[in-house]
Amino acid sequence: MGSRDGEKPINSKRQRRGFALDDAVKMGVPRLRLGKRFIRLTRLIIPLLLVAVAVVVVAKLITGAGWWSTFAGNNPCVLPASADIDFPAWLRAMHWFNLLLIVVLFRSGIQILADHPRLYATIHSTPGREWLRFRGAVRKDTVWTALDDSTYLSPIWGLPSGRHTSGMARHWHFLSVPLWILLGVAFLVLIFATGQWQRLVPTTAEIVPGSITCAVTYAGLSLPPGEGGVSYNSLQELAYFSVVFIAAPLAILTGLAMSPALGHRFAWYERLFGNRQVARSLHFVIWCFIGLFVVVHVAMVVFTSFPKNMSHMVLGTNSSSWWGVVIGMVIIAVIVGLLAFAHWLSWHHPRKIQHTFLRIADRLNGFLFDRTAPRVEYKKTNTSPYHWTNGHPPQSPEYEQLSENDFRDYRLRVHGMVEEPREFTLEELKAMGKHSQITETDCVQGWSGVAEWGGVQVAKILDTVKPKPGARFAIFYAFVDEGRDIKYYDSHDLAQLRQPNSILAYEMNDEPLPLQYGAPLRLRNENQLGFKQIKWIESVEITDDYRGLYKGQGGFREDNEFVGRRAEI
Ligand SMILES: Nc1nc2c(c(=O)[nH]1)N[C@H]1C(S)=C(S)[C@@H](COP(=O)(O)O)O[C@H]1N2
Ligand SMILES: [Mo]
Repeated sequence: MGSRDGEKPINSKRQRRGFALDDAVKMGVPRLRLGKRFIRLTRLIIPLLLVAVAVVVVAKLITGAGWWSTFAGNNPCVLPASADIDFPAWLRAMHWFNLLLIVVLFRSGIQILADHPRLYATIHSTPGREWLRFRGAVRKDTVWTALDDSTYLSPIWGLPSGRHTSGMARHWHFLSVPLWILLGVAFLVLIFATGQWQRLVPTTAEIVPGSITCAVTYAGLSLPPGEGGVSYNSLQELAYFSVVFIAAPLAILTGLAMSPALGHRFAWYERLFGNRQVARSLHFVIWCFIGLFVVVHVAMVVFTSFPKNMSHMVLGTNSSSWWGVVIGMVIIAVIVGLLAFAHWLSWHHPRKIQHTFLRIADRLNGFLFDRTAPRVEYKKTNTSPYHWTNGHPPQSPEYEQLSENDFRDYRLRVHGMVEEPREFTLEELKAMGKHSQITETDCVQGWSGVAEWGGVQVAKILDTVKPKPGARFAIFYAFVDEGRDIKYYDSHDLAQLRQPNSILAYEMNDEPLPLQYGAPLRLRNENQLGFKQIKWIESVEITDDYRGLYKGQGGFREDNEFVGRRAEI
């Protein structure tokens, strides 16, 4: 196989453990869709440079015109209060801590994106209809799974880097999010308590023409008047305001909108942003904006009285000595060291990270997102024309024989901590009454797909077998895949399985469940991400503990890909 569309196959030893290695490629440069064609954004560099030159020329012409000095005089760029700004210790500490969190969020975020490097503008995740993608077209000559499609990311960009490491990336991401929110709230409280807010929140409309003066001045490649460009100015205030009060909150809100538990409970919330895929695209765009802000911010710090700026943000003094720069570089080195440590931990102690972070994130997850039963359903017209998939139907003589016989000989064995262990034929399950629902599969990798599912409520099965007191989980086992030596299994809380739309589906979009999508039975637990929707179910075990099974984490992807056992977001 190897390279297609000029994509470079990867060949790192570590990645040999990954899936479908022949087809693994690196996350490439973004390609934007224009009509039916995708163009690499690198091809826009020269046109953009030409535009930049034109902007500089126009700005020079404006600033050279006679009326300009009147306009700039009436609408000054530099803010009047800029002289008496101070940088208290809490502000400086928060600034550097914020930098650390933003970089972790950014790097783990790109890593998650690399696991499904396609962004969509509609509810559907249809290949060829992406508005932006980081790899080429989807192969049509084979069942192309989302795992085949996952790309490799270098450690320069990603935490923890590698391929299909979004499980680990999510731990770093979801550890940083609560810290970032706490930091944000503390920051807001302090700036409003101390009057510092006045440098972030514009209080007069003059900020707009003032910012125009700034923008034209910068575009003409000069600095606004004042001491070497470090005076606080209108455009700067506007930029800080938009990052703190618009981009950061939106980043959090769009992130939340990707939660299957929230989306399947509060339709209005997901619709604030359109749907999960639009929220995901917005999340990406907002982080591009934050990234751009950081780049410009750092450039301005370096190119306008570097020592003085660093002195402000490190020492809190208005001095031109190089001490601020030196200590600032030490802080940055510490941040880089922490990032390298996070990378090392991820590859050498993944299980520890999984457990540590689960202790925090798992509890938060359950507390925030698992108090409600899913109830939102989509319309028939929302069902996805292209439904991504993961996993392959089991390859074993046993399974093949069953499927050739349309699963007439299939028996679902339910055993373990139950009063009445039992086997069910498909006919018996169908006779228990059909429950249909149109819901969304939200894969941890990032895609989603809406389909109508028909099946039997798990609650009815539980009522028949009667779990013993103390039973807490149901373990679902998939048929063994002899060719691949994979035993997919997954554990679910009985409480979640008793929700009305937790079903074992035998139909998809009014047809018998196709082989690829899990025949004869697959689970739907709509509060959870895709990897919990186990397919090709062979048996169910009721238990009070899952830790003795396989690697002890409660599921195949939990064991081998380090994802959390609960996946409400
Ligand atoms: N038995 C089994 N079930 C599985 C998987 C698998 O590999 N094997 N993949 C899971 C993952 S990661 C996802 S996203 C969903 C995909 O469901 P779909 O193929 O119906 O879209 O199935 C889940 N169930
Ligand atoms: Mo998935």
